[in-house]
Amino acid sequence: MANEDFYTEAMAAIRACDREKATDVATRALAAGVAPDDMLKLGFIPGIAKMGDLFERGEVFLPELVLAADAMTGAADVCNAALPEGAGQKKATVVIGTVQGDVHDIGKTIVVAFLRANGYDVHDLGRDIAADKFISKAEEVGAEVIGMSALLTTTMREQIRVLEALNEAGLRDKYKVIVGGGASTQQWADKIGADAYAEDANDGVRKINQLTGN
Ligand code: B1M
Repeated sequence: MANEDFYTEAMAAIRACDREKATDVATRALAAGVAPDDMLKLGFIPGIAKMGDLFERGEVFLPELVLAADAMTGAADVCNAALPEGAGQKKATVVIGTVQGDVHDIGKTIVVAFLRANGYDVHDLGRDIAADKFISKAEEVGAEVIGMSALLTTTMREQIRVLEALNEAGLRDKYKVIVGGGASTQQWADKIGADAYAEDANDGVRKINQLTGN
């Protein structure tokens, strides 16, 4: 079976909101030698993005989006687990989470897996995370980088809150701050004074390498 056939099947499984099919095609594709990041980038991510478009156009509704997200999570778990473990000494410590009010965590979890595979010690706070939690965790674990994901235009502003809280605590210079997720852009990162923006998981690794001198 050609890689493209696996990608097509992956998209169809997400469109069908079928977790079993999605995890099954992920498992078969990996067994056939398809790279886990290709499976995500060329199969599952376009599949869930398509569901987002259909949702926006009123052609699918929230219950289907929830089921499609569940299928996507199952498939991403299989792909993320297949990424190689970063070997040797950890490059740097990163605290990451999805900001308060936002429950979108599939992309953030992929970024976490990519960072771990690339040798970072990552503390994943999860989703719907308040500003003070990012900071207290970063202080607790001695992080160099704080990463914030936000997918909603309404929750992007939470990224500003974290930067403000860092400033108020006199800690802004202690951390490199990176933002990402559907609603974020480089322009937005510049505007709010973040140190970097990443478009996808590979770019996240690249930017954090730059921020930490790795
Ligand atoms: Co929602 N949702 N959703 N949703 N959802 C979007 C974001 C939306 C664009 C859909 C649409 O209308 N087209 C829209 C937002 C519109 C806007 O604000 N402009 C939307 C909406 C409106 C909503 C609700 C408000 C719907 C409602 O209730 N009426 C609601 C909000 C809930 C809340 O958060 N309070 C809601 C709920 C949900 C579900 C729960 C059903 C589910 C999320 C499940 C979950 O995550 N566990 C869901 C989903 C699945 C989506 C879409 C379809 C897909 C998101 C996704 O997982 N993409 C999304 C449409 C879309 O994105 N096209 C949509 C795949 C993922 C791999 O990509 O997250 O972008 P992404 O991550 C990428 C990069 O962005 C980057 O790397 C990742 C890997 O390549 N990246 C980072 C991400 N974080 C990073 C951090 C970094 C660096 C890079 O450094 C820190």
